[in-house]
Amino acid sequence: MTIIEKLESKQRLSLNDGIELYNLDLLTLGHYASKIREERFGKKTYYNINRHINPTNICKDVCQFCAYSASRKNPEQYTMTHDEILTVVDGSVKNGIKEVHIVSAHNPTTGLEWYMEVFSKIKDKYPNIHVKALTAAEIHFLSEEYNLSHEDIINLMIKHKVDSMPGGGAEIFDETVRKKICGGKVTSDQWINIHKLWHKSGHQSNATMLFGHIESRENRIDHMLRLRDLQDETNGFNSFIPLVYQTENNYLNVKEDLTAQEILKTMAISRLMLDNFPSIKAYWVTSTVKLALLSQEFGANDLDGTIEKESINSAAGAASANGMKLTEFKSLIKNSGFDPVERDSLYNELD
Ligand code: V47
Repeated sequence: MTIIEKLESKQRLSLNDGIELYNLDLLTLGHYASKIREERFGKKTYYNINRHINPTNICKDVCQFCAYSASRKNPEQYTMTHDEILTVVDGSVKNGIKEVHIVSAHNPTTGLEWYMEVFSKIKDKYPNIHVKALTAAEIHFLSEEYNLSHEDIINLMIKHKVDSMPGGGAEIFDETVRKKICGGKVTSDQWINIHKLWHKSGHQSNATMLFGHIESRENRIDHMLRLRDLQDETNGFNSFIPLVYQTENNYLNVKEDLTAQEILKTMAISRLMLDNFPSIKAYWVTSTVKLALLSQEFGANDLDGTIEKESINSAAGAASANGMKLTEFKSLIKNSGFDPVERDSLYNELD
């Protein structure tokens, strides 16, 4: 059976199929990815009104791709107090946000309470604000630092009212590449297992993939398949987010940017491979706004949100430091031929 016949008959695709998909031309991939997107979502594109907070950049790990953590490349260290974090949340709530997305570096000096108690402080003050917090990488760091199991940390997250987990820290699961770009932090198996535990506790999460650095196309498909296997088992993922590697201020020293073709192909292939993931998110922060809008024609049905402020990707060159205005965000989606639909953090429609 040819790859086109497999796409026509909507067969589940294998590792070799995924690699072969890259040989198809961009518009053929867009055609098949769009077909699935349109069947499930029509012209709807989801967004949410959210605020990213990155409370500390002091990190005991040194990921080669990271420009955010305080190190030789970024000597400006900071750690916010809970009052400072709550002041940011106060302002954002006044601006109408419905989700705070809190991701920190792996700071060994703050104590476990600093990481955990801020979540319940936010929820006690604003019970309707969704707290999306702690990547699997942070959970693993905290478990090692404080000699607790992953389950213990997850129980603390539940106790402190975390609503869902972000998809960060997945990077690329292939062990050889992972060792080169972020050896020492959460392993691929641990990342998968932490999300499994979180899903089995009745909660939902997202999954990311960092691409465009030293990984191969095969590594990307392998990454997607490991996520697809877990989703078959737990059905706990809401969205898959392919993050385009940003080249500035980090140690990886990648000379060539990905082409727009390769980014859009990867977006479309994500939609085709991940047949059990509801949403594919084109994260405008790393793809650029223009490519995120175009990704709507290549399988993506979600553009994340307004963000307000962002420190991790902007440190490496992304133009996201100050987020985007809601009116502009909605107009861009509308003007590109799609219907902006506000969603909550668990993908219930609000508009
Ligand atoms: O895990 C770090 C990535 C991630 C670079 O779950 C880089 O809804 C590109 O996970 N170039 C954090 N990326 C962001 C993240 C995220 C973003 C939006 C939504 C969600 C969600 C999750 O940023 C890290 C890492 O993979 N990152 N450095 C870089 N140079």
